[in-house]
Amino acid sequence: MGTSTVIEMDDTIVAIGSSTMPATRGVVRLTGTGVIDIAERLGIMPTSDGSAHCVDTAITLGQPLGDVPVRALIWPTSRSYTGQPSLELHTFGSLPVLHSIVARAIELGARAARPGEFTLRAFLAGRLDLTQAEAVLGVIEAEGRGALDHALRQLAGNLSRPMEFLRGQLLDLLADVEAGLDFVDEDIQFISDTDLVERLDAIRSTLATTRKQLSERTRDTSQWILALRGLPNAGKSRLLNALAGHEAAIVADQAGTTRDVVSVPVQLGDHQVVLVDTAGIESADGDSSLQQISHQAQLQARRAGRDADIRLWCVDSASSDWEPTCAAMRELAKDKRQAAIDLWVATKCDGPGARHLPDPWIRTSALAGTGIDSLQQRIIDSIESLDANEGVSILSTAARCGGSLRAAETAIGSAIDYVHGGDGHEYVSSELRLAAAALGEVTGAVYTDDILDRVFSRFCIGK
Ligand SMILES: Nc1nc2c(ncn2[C@@H]2O[C@H](COP(=O)(O)OP(=O)(O)OP(=O)(O)O)[C@@H](O)[C@H]2O)c(=O)[nH]1
Ligand SMILES: [Mg+2]
Repeated sequence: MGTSTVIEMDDTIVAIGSSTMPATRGVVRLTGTGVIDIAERLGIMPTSDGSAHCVDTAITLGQPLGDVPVRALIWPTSRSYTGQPSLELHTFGSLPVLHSIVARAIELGARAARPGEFTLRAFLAGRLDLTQAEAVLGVIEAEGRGALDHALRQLAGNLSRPMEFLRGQLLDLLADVEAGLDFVDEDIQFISDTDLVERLDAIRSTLATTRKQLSERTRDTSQWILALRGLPNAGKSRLLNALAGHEAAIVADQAGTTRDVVSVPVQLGDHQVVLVDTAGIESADGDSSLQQISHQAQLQARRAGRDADIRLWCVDSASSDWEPTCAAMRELAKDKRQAAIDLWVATKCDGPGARHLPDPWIRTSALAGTGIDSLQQRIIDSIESLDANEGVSILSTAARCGGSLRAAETAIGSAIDYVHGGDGHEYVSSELRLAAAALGEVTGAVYTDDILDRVFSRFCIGK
């Protein structure tokens, strides 16, 4: 469906939205910028607060039909399935009545909708949302699906697959709700309200968690976080002071000196780096009165390590437990953000017991001031490789995804409210479509193909 077929988006279209077979209830649908005007001229007075609402009234169709009672569902703003003001008129399932309503709407300025035109507008509404949120979807498509995947993987440890899964669940729920709409006269429900709310709530809370993770990841990358990790007394604080060029952290012979997480901003080359000193890694057992403090310190240290862009794993080069210490550090290093870089630093390389270590070990002595320059250079190189990976495009993707996740959460929240409020499932399905569309933006999936396959064609809604 190319954009060349996109014409006349601003006019208002009308069609019978229900079955053209005999039925007890019928629906006429309108969408477009002129909907509110037409509604008013039909004698339906929408409220002006902008939210979706329902009005029970009668419209005059002239002889022989006279006044016909209708229930009008009104979406006065772009927050509708099509992304345009929309109106549904629910009335008797009499074809002459429905045709008369369509004819009346056409007299008032609407145009008969072409097949699939509501869906086309819905599709376009998804794209336009995306355009406003960030850049054009075309930009993302032009960068290629692979680039988007790559970006998303880096952002939240593979965001797109779980979002695709949630979107699938939403589409299934939507299909159930839509199916129920078609059988509303028979009072058949494909999913109970309780079940629906429960499943929507679960999806919503997953989305909220994901969005939180995402926003934690999309901090200002002009500042890089570097955490020093290692056993007590490994020489972390002294190394931090050497890197910072001043006495920012307390250094002492006693193991367990550093308790709080200490952050020191420094400039390394062109980069703003925050050096984070952490408590030495120790096991949580022991009965001392300091145990609580120690436990707290360990948690903070672990968190600082996990959030960092770069971690310096510091091991005393003269340590008698070199091998087990390194093994333990490697194990701890597994807990990391995907893009983080680990540097392995041998400390105290000044005494007679200091080991000679090959790459990737960086040999340093904070006491003698040796190896500090080359460590700084390795940090700068690491930042620059991170920078190349996490470019501006990823930040904008993150911004877009955050917005889309929020939109999906909001829509699901509204759907839940509509279910609780006992409002028609038409509203619920409209919100579910908005939510699915928003998640479709996250994954870059093409919305129309599968919504058509999974919902519209399956239940012949054909609107
Ligand atoms: N010889 C030598 N001693 C060092 C060096 N760096 C630190 N030390 C000594 O090692 C001891 C511990 O240093 P800290 O920097 O406090 O160690 P830490 O890793 O911060 O220790 P905690 O805060 O307890 O986890 C102190 O006595 C330091 O003077 C070094 O490069 N060479
Ligand atoms: Mg310390």
